[in-house]
Formats: sequence, C-alpha cells, structure tokens
Amino acid sequence: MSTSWNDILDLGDRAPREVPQVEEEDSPKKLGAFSRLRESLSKSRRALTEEISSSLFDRIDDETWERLEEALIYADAGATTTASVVEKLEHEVDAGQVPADGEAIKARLIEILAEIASTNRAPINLSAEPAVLLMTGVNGTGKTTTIGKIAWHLQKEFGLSVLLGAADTYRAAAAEQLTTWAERSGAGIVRSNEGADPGSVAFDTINAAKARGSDVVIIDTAGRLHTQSNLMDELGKVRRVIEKQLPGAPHETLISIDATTGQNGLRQAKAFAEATPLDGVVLTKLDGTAKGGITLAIATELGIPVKLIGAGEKLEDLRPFDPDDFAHALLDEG
Ligand SMILES: Nc1nc2c(ncn2[C@@H]2O[C@H](COP(=O)(O)OP(=O)(O)OP(=O)(O)O)[C@@H](O)[C@H]2O)c(=O)[nH]1
Ligand SMILES: [Mg+2]
Repeated sequence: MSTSWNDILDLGDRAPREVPQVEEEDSPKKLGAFSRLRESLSKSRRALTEEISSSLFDRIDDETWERLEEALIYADAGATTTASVVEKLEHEVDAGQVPADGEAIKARLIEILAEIASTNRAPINLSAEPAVLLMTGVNGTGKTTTIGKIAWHLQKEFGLSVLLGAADTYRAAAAEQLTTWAERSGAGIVRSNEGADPGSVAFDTINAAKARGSDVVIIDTAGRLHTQSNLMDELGKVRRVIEKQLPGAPHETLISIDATTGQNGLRQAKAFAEATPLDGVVLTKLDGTAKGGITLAIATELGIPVKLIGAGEKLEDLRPFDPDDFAHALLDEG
C-alpha cells in the first residue's frame, strides 16, 4: 500500500471536517498521480536498472558484487550505504539465506533498500493546536514551493486553516512568492518588509495564529545569507522566538534537499542538522536526476527520514514518501 497524505500527516485529535469536493483546475488528479511519479522518477530508475537487471545475478562472482556496488555509488547512495547493502546481500547469498537465483536476489535487494529508506520513519507532526512547521534548507532547493503545496493539501483536502509566515526577509521576491501560494491555497499570510527581522515575522505569525485560532502555522525561512554562519545563527534565532512564543514549538522542522545536488545536498543537510534539530527531509527535483539513491544516503548518514518527495513543479508532484514504492521504483519493479 502506498503512503497517502492521511498517513504522512499526524493531525492529532482534530475531528475530520466536512471538506467540499475540490474541483479546482489545480486539483491533483488522484488516479494519475502515481503513474506521473513513476514517470518523473524514470531517470533514477533507468540508472539503476540498466546495471541491476536480473541477469546481473545470473552468475554470481566477485564481478557481480562490484557491478552492484558501482550502480549504487552511481545512483548517489554513498559509500557507507553501498558497502553495507552489498555486504549484507553477499553474505545472505553466500550463507544460503537467499536462493542464488536472479529474481530472488533482486527481490531481497529491494527489501534491503526499503528497510534502509524506512529508517526512523515518522509522520509529519501537526497534532498540536496550533501546530508549527518550520521549513529550512539552502536557497533554491524548493522550500517555498513545498510550503505552498503542503498548505494547499491542508486547506483544500483536510479543511484546516493554515497561516504562512514569510520569515525569508532576505530576498525581495520571497514574500511575494509565498503570497501567491497563500492566495492559491486559501491560507493566510503574515509578512513584513524586505530586510525586516525574521524573528519578528515568526513572532507575529505565531501571535496571529493564536488570535485567529489557526490550525497550522508554516514558517518559511531564508536559504541564503551573507555567510553560512549567518544563516545558521538566524535559523537558531527564529527557532528560539517560536519556542518562546509557543512552548514545544516548532513541532516539525523539515529541510528541503535538491536531489540533483547529490552528495553536496547531503553535506548541506549535515550542516543544518548541526545547527537545528531536523525531523524530516523533503527531497525535491527527483524528476531531474538519475540519482535518487541519495534517499538511502540521507537515511544512513543523517538518520532523518525522507517524508515528502517532489518530482516536478506541479501541485500533484509533491507526494508522501513511501519506502517500499521507492525501492521498487528504483529497480523498476512494479
Ligand atoms: N523540477 C522541479 N522543480 C522544482 C521542484 N520543487 C521546486 N522546484 C522549483 O525550484 C525552484 C526553486 O524553488 P523555491 O521553492 O523557490 O526554493 P526555495 O528553497 O524557497 O528558494 P529560496 O527562497 O531562494 O531559498 C522553483 O522554480 C520551483 O518551481 C521539483 O520537485 N521539481
Ligand atoms: Mg523561498
């Protein structure tokens, strides 16, 4: 079973609301969504499947394991993950735990990859009232777009009231972009002038949410400042303001990682993880890369679960991450 939006969101005790059937133009076409995703992931798939066809395991010798290793490295799974996957599979085949048969080995490989991708799996915690989601990540990785899409789902599909906070005051167009998404999704927005203190925007947003009784607050942050340490300091400040205004918040901190940047994206995430606790990853731009294996490296090296994946710029292209589907899609197995 695929992971649905219902599965990936922990909405706590909120009573389900009567949500009118969405019939807008931009309503995700439910039936087409999965096949679209598979199509978008085709580059990642091709990369691995060209190497890892069933015939790879027809004759099992050292070269088999070397080729599997190369394929995983090429797909950006990273050296640590690759070594542990290949070692495990080779051991199980040698020990006779997995029959020395191409299909059986491939099936076990998919299982192992899905297990890794399930590391620390947890839903997005929006159970508090109001729930605060803090969005972080390097510039251009898809923070604002992702916020817009999440807000859309929460408002239109779950009938929740969402308030966005434009705490990216560094870039002039940032608040504009977020406002467009607020209008589209029916969310409210709190914004200030360019150059304003991001902490004060976060402060005002939480206060407004409390006053209005909003269900969910989503805070957008800058992805670039003069220096990396400025960025991390500012993020820490915004977080502290949120915490002070609403003890226990932020309840969920997500980082967006651009899958096309591969191991570099992983390094960025490590730097963020040192500066602020992270609860989950949004892996974007999977449509533009052959390297979806970065999901596995994130799980092994950061221990932070991928919760959402973006495989395109349209609303329906942001999907809950499903480890099992992902492992199958990587190896092109239905
Ligand atoms: N192809 C593709 N493009 C995406 C995806 N997600 C976001 N984008 C595009 O990436 C670009 C940057 O996205 P933003 O949401 O503005 O990124 P950001 O992290 O907010 O960037 P800053 O505000 O500069 O820090 C936009 O053109 C998005 O449409 C995706 O999954 N696939
Ligand atoms: Mg942005």
